[in-house]
Amino acid sequence: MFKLYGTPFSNYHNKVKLALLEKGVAFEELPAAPSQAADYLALCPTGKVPYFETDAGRFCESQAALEYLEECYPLVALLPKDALARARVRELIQILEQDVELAARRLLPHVLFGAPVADGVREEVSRQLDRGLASLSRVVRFAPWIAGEQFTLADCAAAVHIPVVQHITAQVYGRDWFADLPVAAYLEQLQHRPAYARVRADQDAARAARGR
Ligand SMILES: N[C@@H](CCC(=O)N[C@@H](CS)C(=O)NCC(=O)O)C(=O)O
Repeated sequence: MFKLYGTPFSNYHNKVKLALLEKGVAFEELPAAPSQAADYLALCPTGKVPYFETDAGRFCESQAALEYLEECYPLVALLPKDALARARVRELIQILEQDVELAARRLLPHVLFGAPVADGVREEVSRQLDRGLASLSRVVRFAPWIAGEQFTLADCAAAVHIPVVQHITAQVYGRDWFADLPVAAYLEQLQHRPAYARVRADQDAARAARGR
């Protein structure tokens, strides 16, 4: 049984959960919190969430998990058959995570806990987001899914990262960097997929249980 350790508050956790649910893979979801303590690092080398356990061993990194699931459970395919199309799905995920999500994430401690933002960081992140969104805009398709006709691993990433980036940027800048893309219709369309609806419902339930 595949075990997913983490929290429904984490978009990287939810990315893997969405792929598991889309593929119909049986899994167990267990709580874990990021930590740099030695006992947690022994389970997850980065100290982040999520991490994963299979009958054969543990590993971390959400993209490694998506690729693992695709190899082990190919029946419901979340990568296209064509090699170039597969490369483009991976390209899209990489741009979204490295050039957009990671940039916005620098402001997450401020948004979540009111941590101070160092001088120049707001401006630097804004510039990174301008460039990241410009790159992303050149590769997205929304036809109807983010990489084209097929629902893919790129949708598993986009479905969970876009709302987080929108939330952070709305809080800090009062602005939506995705405003020029058809993201509202895309997120609405995702809600009709039972897997995504379940991920969002679990996240809402966890928020309600925490009292916010
Ligand atoms: N590259 C990692 C990113 C995971 C990640 O950033 N997780 C966040 C929670 S959403 C975390 O654990 N942050 C704590 C930290 O960076 O120490 C993945 O794809 O799994």
